[in-house]
Amino acid sequence: MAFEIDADVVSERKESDQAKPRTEILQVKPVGPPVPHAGSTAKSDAVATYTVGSYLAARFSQIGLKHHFVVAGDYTLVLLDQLLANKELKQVYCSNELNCGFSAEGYARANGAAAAVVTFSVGALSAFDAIGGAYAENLPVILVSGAPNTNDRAADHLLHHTLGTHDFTYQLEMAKKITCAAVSITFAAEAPEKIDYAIRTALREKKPAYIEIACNISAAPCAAPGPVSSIIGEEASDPHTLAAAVDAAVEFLRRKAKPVLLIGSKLRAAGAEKQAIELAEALGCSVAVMAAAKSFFPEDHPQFVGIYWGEISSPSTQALVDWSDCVVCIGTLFNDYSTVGWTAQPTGPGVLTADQNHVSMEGHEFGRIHLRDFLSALALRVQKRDATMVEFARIRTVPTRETSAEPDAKLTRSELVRQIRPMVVANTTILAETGDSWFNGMALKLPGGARFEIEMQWGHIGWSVPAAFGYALGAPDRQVIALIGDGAFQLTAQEVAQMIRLKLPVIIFLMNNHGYTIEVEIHDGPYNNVKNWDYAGLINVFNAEDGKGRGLRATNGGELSKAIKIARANRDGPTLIECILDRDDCTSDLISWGHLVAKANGRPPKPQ
Ligand code: DPX
Ligand code: MG
Repeated sequence: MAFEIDADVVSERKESDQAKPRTEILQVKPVGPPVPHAGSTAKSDAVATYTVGSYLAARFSQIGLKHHFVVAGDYTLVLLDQLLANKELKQVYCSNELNCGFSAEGYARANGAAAAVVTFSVGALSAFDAIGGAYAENLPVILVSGAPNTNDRAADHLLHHTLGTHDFTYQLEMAKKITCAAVSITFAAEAPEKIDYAIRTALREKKPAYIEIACNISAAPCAAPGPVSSIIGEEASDPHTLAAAVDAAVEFLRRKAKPVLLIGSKLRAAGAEKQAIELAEALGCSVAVMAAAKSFFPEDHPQFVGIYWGEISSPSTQALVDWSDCVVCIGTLFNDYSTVGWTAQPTGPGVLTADQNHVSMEGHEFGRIHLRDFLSALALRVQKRDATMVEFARIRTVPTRETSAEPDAKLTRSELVRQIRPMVVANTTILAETGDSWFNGMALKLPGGARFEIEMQWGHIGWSVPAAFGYALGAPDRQVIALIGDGAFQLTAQEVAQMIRLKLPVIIFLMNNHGYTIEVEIHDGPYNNVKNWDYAGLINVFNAEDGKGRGLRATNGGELSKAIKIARANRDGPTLIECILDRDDCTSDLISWGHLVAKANGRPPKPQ
């Protein structure tokens, strides 16, 4: 692109800024008054003059963002200058727009919200894939796209980076389908209202939003931002409905002897993790967690009974859920994957569902209630119901002690997981990629404080590399460990270079089993073979003249334990450990799950 600035030069200007450690994650918090902005010549006693870009930057800063993810392009360059001028925000460069979107998605997981800025169409359409992911995963990522100059819209002009037609609205129309709010700004005066609407809706709904800004509008003056409370407030629960829902739930639970709580992935989006613990402790019953919600209820809590995932649940967990007469589903999401091909979904009169803004049980339906309020209020009213804990004590199996493999024996998946286990401590965050890494990740027992991230609803292979990059920036005090397969890594490998650039000590375990093993188990064919790469060697390519990334290869347990030591010591950049595994060396869970999902996928059409 003839008019693009050199991203490296921009990066140098800003990379000296140090990210401050976060003390609390996952909640967007209001921060101070609007900060100084680009182009402002305001004296201390004058009303500051804002531009569309500096307004956006101020709002980003106010909602707690310290970073925004960027791929430059000539429709965004002026906007990027406006954003750069805000000293509270660090501009972070990505290798491509898909990765940019996923980096922001990972940042939102750590920080509560995120922003990505890309150019028109060639950039935005790639980013849309990751934005679809943010929608599916309930993460408020604000995607900003530069757009054609307003003067070209009325004129008979064809523009680059477009379909080559006079329609410049298609991108906005597409964005409307995959965001909760999509706006196009073509007049500076309308920018404050439109920006606020998009950000407010994203934060409230925990879904992505889209803001398109015409390239000749970003530096145009506009009004100053008001107090942040106008964009971060949540709608309060309706008190009458809340009281009625709690009454109904108390009565519902009174008639059940053996309740169990089932925690789902929407619990975090609702910001109700603490309140779920309150209800669990008030009831004293067992708590099972769905795979996509791993770590959303502490695994070291005495009432935690394991992961509920149908046939491949933790030992005794499915039996316990089946035995109970009442499943309180909190923020749950049932799809073909989480129900193991529709073989495990709690249904019927024993189910109470408490969702982000909605509660239902047999004969009752309540809306406009916040999950947090419902769980807390219910916790104060319920009686102890510990039958499922008593039963769990009877049926639980004691885990057998694992034995380590001989140091020079060929590396196996189980030896790999055995060696990863002790790495997981209170400040660890595991990102488990779609593939056998899901099942390897489930096998890791999390101590208090450890977090687990998985993209199970969208399931885009390659997500974990950029998401780990974004997460590490959003939570600099945590040790990020990504588990990823060879096939997935090939989609987004470039983002390791950005981890090197920003010296992030992410540890990546790359399971090289020479193919799409999960797909092999679902339905095999030649399309599941992957061209081998020298994955460990790739890190040197990314390091170039100044990087401190490490690339190591382990073919046996001895090499793996040495590599892990090196990885832990490397604080100046990422370490990728390529683990050489047999093509068929996968978890038995993957085989069982793959078989049942394939069966569900393969159902013939019903006769009309
Ligand atoms: C595909 C999947 O090597 O992991 O452990 O060997 O399975 P495993 P790999 O990373 O292979 C991943 C592969 C191809 N899914 O098994 S899960 C289909 C798919 C997807 N996302 C995108 N394209 C295709 N999930 C973007
Ligand atoms: Mg593989």
